[in-house]
Amino acid sequence: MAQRERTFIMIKPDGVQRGLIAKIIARFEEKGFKLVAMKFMQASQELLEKHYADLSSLPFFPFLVQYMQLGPVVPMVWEGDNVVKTGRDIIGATNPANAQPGTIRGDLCIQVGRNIIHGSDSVPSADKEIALWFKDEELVNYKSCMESWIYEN
Ligand code: DAT
Ligand code: MG
Repeated sequence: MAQRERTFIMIKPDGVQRGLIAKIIARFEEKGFKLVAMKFMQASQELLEKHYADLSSLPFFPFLVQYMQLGPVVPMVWEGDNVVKTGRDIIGATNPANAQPGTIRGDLCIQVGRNIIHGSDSVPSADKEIALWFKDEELVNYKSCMESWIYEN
């Protein structure tokens, strides 16, 4: 069986401090996605500047990099069919004011500068972000016992 699609998801410092780690992880677990890697760490300025390099010319960039260093984060890799797009749908719109109820941002936060979670926006950016945050050997290879109950094929 070929490996299914992967995405990079990260609980931001506000999500950690507000005690939302378990609740956020549960949404991905309960959907049927498979956890491939996870850590709990303080992100450095250098790593965050690389992670958000595409936004470096925007006025809020310094505040974004500062916010992401306010406390520990929980970077993760999740696997499953269409997990990049579905992950974004589970997360909701960038600005929580526009995020639908039922989404993580729609239900659990209010401001764009405190939007509690990151998710890759395409398969190529997922690949880049996974490689930036994780070493190959940190991506765990195992078989989920639920696989045949979640996928017909
Ligand atoms: P997303 O996190 O939904 O992929 P993005 O990649 O456009 O959104 O931006 C990355 C983060 O930057 C976002 O989660 C919060 C912050 N951000 C985006 N637009 C902003 C804005 N107009 N003002 C302040 N922060 C913003
Ligand atoms: Mg983005």
